[in-house]
Amino acid sequence: MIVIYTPDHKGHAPVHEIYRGERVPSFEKPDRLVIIYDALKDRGHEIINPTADSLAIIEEVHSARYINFLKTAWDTWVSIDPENEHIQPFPSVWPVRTLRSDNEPLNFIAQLGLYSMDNGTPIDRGTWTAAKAAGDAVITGAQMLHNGVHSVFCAVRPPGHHAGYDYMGGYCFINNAAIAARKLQQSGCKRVCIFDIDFHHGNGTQDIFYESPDVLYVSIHGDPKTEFPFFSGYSDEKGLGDGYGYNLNIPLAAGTTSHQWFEAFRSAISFITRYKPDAVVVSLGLDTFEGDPISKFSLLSEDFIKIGRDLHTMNTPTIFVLEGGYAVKELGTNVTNVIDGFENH
Ligand code: Q9C
Ligand code: ZN
Repeated sequence: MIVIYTPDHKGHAPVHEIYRGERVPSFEKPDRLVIIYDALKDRGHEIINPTADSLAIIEEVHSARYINFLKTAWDTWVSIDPENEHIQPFPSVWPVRTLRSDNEPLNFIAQLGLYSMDNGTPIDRGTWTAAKAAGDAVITGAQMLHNGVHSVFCAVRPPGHHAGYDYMGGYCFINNAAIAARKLQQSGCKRVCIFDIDFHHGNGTQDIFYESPDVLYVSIHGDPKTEFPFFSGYSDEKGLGDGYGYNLNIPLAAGTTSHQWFEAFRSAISFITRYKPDAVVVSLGLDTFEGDPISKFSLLSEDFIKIGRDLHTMNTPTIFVLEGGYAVKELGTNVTNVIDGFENH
């Protein structure tokens, strides 16, 4: 399978995230993609650099003030004090419910709260460059699908599915799957499906297309009653207005077995098949793996071959976009298993 990759992701390497109130080493780190890149290369997949510029579509999917914040955030942070170069900023105040989010405060930490859904999405010197490069990769992939390629794999980070119209969260800044879907629409696909099989609900993707019947969002994920992002991902979220019926959430309890997960997966596939999409964007998280350190499903490495095989039965042009997956050692095998299953069905 053609793989789209750029080393620009390495500039996004925040050292810590906050976990149980303590700073711990970041789970979402460059090594994830280094391991995946090596495995893809070993298996002989053709790896190309992005050739497209995603800025115009990023500007359609995300708000102008949020993009402007992301682009300038690190320089602003360091301009406050040169010592900040070595310190990670974290938000500490958020405009929840009745507080005002129309007004952008001048204080940097307050701005960070305005544009964040959590305190678990640290910004680094190279965050914007990496996030923009991931966007370039998925736009390149969407163009290839338009030119008749049946499937591409976008090996990108940071991930995207928690990022909404004007906020970051869950390690995500720019919603890669959403911009792939927009690009596919613009190149003539009337019906696009985003199939999100990351362990976590893709609240950002759901938000962006919640009123759109022309983009079907289907997600299987850990039940938000107990799992991040907690405030989105319930089965009664079905879309709004013309988009009603075009959002399908399948929350599964923590501890769901591989067998139960595949039951949900196959029913999602038949739902998607009835929609008759012109193209499918797979938000591919590998954090459904049993060894994942932050997730609670129990898929085995060989299950990822089945995932690829079943996705291929939809017989639809498919763009894979990497999301989560934090069991770093097994990531290469799990990713290449999905591709092998898809190609060798
Ligand atoms: N220390 C994705 O998989 N933080 N994001 C949980 C664990 C949120 C995961 C805290 C996890 C977000 C793309
Ligand atoms: Zn995830």
